[in-house]
Amino acid sequence: MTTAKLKTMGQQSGRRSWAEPWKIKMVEPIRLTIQAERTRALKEAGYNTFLLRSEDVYIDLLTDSGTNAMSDRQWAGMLMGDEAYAGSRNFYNLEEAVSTYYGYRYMVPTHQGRGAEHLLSQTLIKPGQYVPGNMYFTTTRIHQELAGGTFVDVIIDKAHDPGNEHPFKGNVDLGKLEFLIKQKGAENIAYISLAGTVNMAGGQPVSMANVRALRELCDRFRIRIYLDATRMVENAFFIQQREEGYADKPIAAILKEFCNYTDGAWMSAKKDNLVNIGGWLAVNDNELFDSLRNMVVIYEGLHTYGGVAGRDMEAMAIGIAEGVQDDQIRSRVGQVLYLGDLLLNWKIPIVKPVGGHAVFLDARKFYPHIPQDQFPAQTLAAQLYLNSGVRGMERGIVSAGRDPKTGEHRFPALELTRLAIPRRVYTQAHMDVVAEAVKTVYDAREHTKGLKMVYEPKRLRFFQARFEPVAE
Ligand code: PM9
Repeated sequence: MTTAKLKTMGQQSGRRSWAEPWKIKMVEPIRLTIQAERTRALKEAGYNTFLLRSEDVYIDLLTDSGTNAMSDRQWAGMLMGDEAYAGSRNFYNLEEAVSTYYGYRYMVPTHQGRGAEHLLSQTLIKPGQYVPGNMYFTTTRIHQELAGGTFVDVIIDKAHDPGNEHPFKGNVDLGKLEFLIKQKGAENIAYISLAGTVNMAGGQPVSMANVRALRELCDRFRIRIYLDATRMVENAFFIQQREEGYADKPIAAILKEFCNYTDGAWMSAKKDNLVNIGGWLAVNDNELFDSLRNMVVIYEGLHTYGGVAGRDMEAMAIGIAEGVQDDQIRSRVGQVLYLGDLLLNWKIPIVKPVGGHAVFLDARKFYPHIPQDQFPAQTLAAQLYLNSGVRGMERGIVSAGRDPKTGEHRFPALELTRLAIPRRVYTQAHMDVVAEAVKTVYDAREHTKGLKMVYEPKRLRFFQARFEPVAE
């Protein structure tokens, strides 16, 4: 889908263009550094964009996580924070928002998404069990492994092909899943780990038909489905745009219908819920909730604040309601598609279709001469920063880490550099500048050399690893 095809408020009222459903009330100055400053900063950061100081970055597309601009309503809500240790009114507002928009019965707040992943994994996974899912996510998989589980990728094969334009590349391959269940035995499957708009696949959605069929399959084997709802609102938008029968349904209704096929969800509220910090874990099963409510007090905080302040719960509750508004999500994804279209027009290789939260550059196609163990996507992120001060993130071999059993690098099919767009932060002009920066790096691709890793942390290495250019 391109921006031209995107159904917009503008088109509905006879206009061609769309615009954001907000105006800017406060700004934060940013500064373009000179090349010499960036060369020094990148070297000091060990060629890892996670280790740069944000002051040295011009346009920051490292992540869309916690980088959102909050609305005046959310800021007003922050002042209404009830910082009682127990029973804060903001907790009840959050609980109501989760139940109204996502439909789950019980909820505990967590400090962010991985706090919820930790609680769920420790509670549901028995050592030796398998956790099938539609492609791994870094923090999700490590929690599953630390709980003694083994993640098994059951996403459709097309998701591993950056050029394939399937409209729902996040779908579960039900054949692969059924084979796994029969091979390992249903009792050895902890649960299905299903993600909305699959991050590592390029922000690719799951269709309603797929989750419906998944529910049927799991009911046959009495297996539960837990949803990573982090970017599920974006997923609902793609269903509205692409799936038969949903064009006239509001995003909020699509979101709730989708969640209804699952048994619960974990959330990094730092994305779709439009806040800077926070998360939650919500389930329908009372007994499970009892265990989670007990676990949360060990690791996060009392079950009515779970590691976040009352004010942050209020901002989340308001952000949930704002995030599901059709015009909000349309302009959010519209901006991502706008950047994607600019790059596609210049024939720059990116993951297609363009995803919901980010444009993913195909580093293999940028640098076919750089072997994967010289980190093409890490190299591309470094080159983009060096050239223009634009910060992106590696999503390839470094992020995939090592196989815990063999200790060898995992070699993922996708070797991508992600440009994630914070919500309500940058303008279309910023996107133009980013596209031009990518083009400059693309035009110089033949002369670019790879990197070697000189420091490797044991877990989630992409956050803190350090690199140096390979010798000439
Ligand atoms: N995602 C992202 O930039 C931030 C940290 S990893 C680089 O994409 C999903 C689908 C996520 C996610 C975080 C988490 C963890 C769970 N699921 O960061 O702990 O994209 O709030 O959430 C990041 P927290």
